[in-house]
Amino acid sequence: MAGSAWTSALCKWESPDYEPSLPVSEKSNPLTCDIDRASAESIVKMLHRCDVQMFQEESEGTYQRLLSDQVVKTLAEVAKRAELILKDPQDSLVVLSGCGTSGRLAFLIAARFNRALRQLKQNPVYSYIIAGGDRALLSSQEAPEDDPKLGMLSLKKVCEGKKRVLFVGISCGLSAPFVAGQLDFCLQHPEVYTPVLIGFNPAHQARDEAMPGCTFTFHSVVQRMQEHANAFLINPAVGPEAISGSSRMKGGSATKILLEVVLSAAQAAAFSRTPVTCNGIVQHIGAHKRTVDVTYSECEGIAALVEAAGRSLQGGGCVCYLGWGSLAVLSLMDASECNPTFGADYEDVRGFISGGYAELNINEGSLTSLGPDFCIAHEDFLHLLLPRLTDKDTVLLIYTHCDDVGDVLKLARRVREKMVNLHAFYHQADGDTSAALQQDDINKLCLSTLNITWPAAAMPFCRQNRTLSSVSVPQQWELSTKLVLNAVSTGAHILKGKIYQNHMIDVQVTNSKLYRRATRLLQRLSGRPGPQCEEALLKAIYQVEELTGDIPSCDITTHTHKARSRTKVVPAALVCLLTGCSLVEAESHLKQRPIIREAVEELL
Ligand code: F1P
Repeated sequence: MAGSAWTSALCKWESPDYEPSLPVSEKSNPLTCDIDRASAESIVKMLHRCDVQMFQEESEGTYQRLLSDQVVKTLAEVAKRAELILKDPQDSLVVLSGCGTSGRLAFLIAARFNRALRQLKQNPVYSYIIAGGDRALLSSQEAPEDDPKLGMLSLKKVCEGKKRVLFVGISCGLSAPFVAGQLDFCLQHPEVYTPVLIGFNPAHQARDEAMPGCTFTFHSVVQRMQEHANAFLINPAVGPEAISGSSRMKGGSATKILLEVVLSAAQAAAFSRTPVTCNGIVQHIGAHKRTVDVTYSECEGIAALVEAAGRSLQGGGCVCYLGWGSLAVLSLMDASECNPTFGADYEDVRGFISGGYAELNINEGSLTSLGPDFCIAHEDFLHLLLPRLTDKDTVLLIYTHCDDVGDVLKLARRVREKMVNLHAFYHQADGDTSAALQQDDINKLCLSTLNITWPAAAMPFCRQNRTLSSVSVPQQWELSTKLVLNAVSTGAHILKGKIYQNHMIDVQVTNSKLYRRATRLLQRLSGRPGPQCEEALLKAIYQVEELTGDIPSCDITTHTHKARSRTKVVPAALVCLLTGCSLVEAESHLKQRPIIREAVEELL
């Protein structure tokens, strides 16, 4: 796309006529409408432009943005609430909660800020909740997201005996019933709870769909929050996702930015005599924007990784991330999201962390007893996976020069004995030569190396104590790593042919949000009316040619439960709608054409 076309595509989604029935988080992004046919390098460039939209300024009062005055003011107010808790933590708690990616980020941030408190000899005050419990940190558990009562009960449990709680519920689409249940509970107990909601749609686009056993909807909870003096709504628009509805991408990045901005400001105010100011918050958001730019300035290196991973997935191989420290947590997250997002098998993209569960330090301890997909230590990789790997697979080392680079080199050698398709991705401070020799050796073992070098001034603490004043540095590495890994896994699945235009056709229909999205997608691609599309979807889920008995009258929970054990339901329903063929014929059509994009394109 030429320069001016890009500029107009950048803002097109903001027009009131652009996909008016959809909330921003579900709209398709005009910047990526042909991402399915792009080269690895073009994919990375498109993702860059999409991510830049996060920081775009508010135009003509359409949508409020990350840097809009009202958003910055609310961030400052919430930071001041957190500061009060940090200064007087007795019987108090800051709870971060969400589903899927939002819950995983709640964990990551709570863990990091608790660590910072411990370094200051303070007691931890942060807790996280993720729908589905700790197993959802590492795998797709989409069903608990639909349960508002479960959300409320898990919040009550975490807060037992507390007298003051700052509750931050995260739902990128302002849609998860699990979070709505928690916010409703907070609003009912204002003497203890101060509710904050983070999401990326305007309030009127919050989901207004009945929830099981509830008199409220997400929308009505948001309305009540707006009327409540002691409730805070942080909901800037960040533009549609590069792959429609894939809120793990910009939604996740913006969540991370917002939480870090608020909690860093609170920590600095409580312990470094730096009062919370709007200006400080704006500066901090600006630092994240620079992180995005520095990261994507390595477009070629990122594209090389996308290509390697894409080749592996195309050839039936797998992609393994071997990470150190919090970057490894991000790699575990990215890998776990491939299953619900792309209908991938858990073996397609896997993450491993140096130190395993001891390093991860989650509420429920080690989860290895849940099965091989929960074995996440590097030792597990060496024992379970490495013996099976071939040059068809891709292994990516992910670390910083503050990690044990000697250990990285050791692992690189072990992998290289078995296969050649090894790559490295690391962060380094400009001028830091402490690990140069080992890095040279790693480079020689790898087919490609992506090195992101950060200005030394921004990294005063490397190898020293990670104090609160320098908290933004690991934040930069983490955001940068998240962007790169999201690009690698998304790009690889695009190259595998999983995406049509910028829609994920083979989406797992495992909760009500995804069920609605699937129905809408069928409508969009087939041009058929909604009820007919839903009927086709149900036939594919239940694997029947006719909807008989009580199937049509069952609720969505029953449908999505059934869909958990099924694959390719949306592509099969689409083939039926487009050709009028039977389900059996549709399934055989898809079997003969394993590349979903080609199977669909042939019929459109
Ligand atoms: C939560 C979420 C996403 C996940 C998938 C299903 O969304 O679990 O993180 O990628 O789309 O929903 P939200 O409540 O943050 O909008």
